[in-house]
Amino acid sequence: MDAIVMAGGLGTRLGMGEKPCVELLGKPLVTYVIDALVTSEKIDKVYVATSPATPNTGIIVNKLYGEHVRVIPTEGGNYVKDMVQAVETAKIEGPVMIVMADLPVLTASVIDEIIDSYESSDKPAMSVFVPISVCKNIGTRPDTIFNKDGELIVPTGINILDSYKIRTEQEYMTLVLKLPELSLNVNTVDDLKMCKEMIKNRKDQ
Ligand SMILES: Nc1nc2c(ncn2[C@@H]2O[C@H](COP(=O)(O)OP(=O)(O)O)[C@@H](O)[C@H]2O)c(=O)[nH]1
Ligand SMILES: [Mg+2]
Repeated sequence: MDAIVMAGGLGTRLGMGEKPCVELLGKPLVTYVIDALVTSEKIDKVYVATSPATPNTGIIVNKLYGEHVRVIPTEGGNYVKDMVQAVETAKIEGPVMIVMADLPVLTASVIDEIIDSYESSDKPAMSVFVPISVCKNIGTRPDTIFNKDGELIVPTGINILDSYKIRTEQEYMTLVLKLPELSLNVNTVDDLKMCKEMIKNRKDQ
């Protein structure tokens, strides 16, 4: 399946300019998610949806990936509207994975695991969550909390949707993964520090 990286937010909470371009251990933040997607065996084409708030992100992605990753400028200001615009502009067919640009600790093997679950589900869409206990353990502060049959879960910013019905509400499977790295999205300076530590530790292993 193809994937779209959403990279058109304002990044106000981080306050370091264009969030996808913020440097993390010598690389722009957005390149971590792109590299994980490109490495995944189950992802074909990768697109990056920028907005008027993130012009440099488009420039950087074009420079680093050339024809391998296509930048799609979206209108901006509305996540869902921009996602629909990107899916339609890219003329994606079948299921599409939508990922946020601010998940630098996401790995190709987690992406493959998510797609495996999607492939064995009978729902047209899937949304990935972590249990709230995972956030508490590593000290991340969730933006949003859902109650799913009594279990408190936090959306990770990874979704799979049927691109043919992208404008309609889709019945989705709730995938809950107990993976700390999925709760680590970079919204604040503290999050950025935590990501640095996690990536460094991983390299040392
Ligand atoms: N294209 C596009 N991307 C968005 C939009 N809003 C948020 N995003 C991206 O979605 C991801 C998650 O959003 P969030 O953490 O709220 O971003 P922030 O507003 O930049 O802190 C980030 O990678 C954003 O760049 C939007 O309106 N359009
Ligand atoms: Mg975020």
